[in-house]
Amino acid sequence: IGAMSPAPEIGVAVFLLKDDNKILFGRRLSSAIGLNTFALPGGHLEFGESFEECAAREVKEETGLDIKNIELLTATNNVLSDAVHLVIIYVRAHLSDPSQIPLNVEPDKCEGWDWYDLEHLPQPVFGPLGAMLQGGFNPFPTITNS
Ligand code: 8DG
Ligand code: MG
Ligand code: MG
Repeated sequence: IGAMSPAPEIGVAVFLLKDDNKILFGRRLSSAIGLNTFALPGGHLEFGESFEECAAREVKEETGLDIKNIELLTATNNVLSDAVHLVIIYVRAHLSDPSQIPLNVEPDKCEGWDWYDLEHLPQPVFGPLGAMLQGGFNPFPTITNS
């Protein structure tokens, strides 16, 4: 029997939005993928889960926060090397209780969570996510004045 055939990983990443322009980021620790870069809360889609269920579960596991209004935004397909192929589903969400404070529940995986302005992102942002934001992707709902 030969080597296991690799499969793409499916991740869900959550733009947790606050006020008009704040996004929650944390610096990644102890993961070969994106070590020391700033990324969104999120993680791997588990068997049988919806994107929304995965988003709420990962945000709770990693930050202790409860979220609402979870909406699908977009997906990226990233072949990072011979061994790493990521399919990332991006959603946005808001805090169920806007006064809730993020906790660093997994300090072995993340340096800590904080809110950053879309205009003043922490550096460096994790590869595919950084490219998206650099390219002008805006996760905030469009406000229309009429
Ligand atoms: P789990 O063991 O809790 O299921 O997963 P995790 O340990 O929380 O997974 P993760 O590395 O945080 O995320 C899953 C994959 O998603 C990982 O290969 C990296 C990829 N990924 C991106 N962008 C982002 C992002 O902005 N945030 C997070 N958390 N992961 C991202 O491509
Ligand atoms: Mg994670
Ligand atoms: Mg996780």
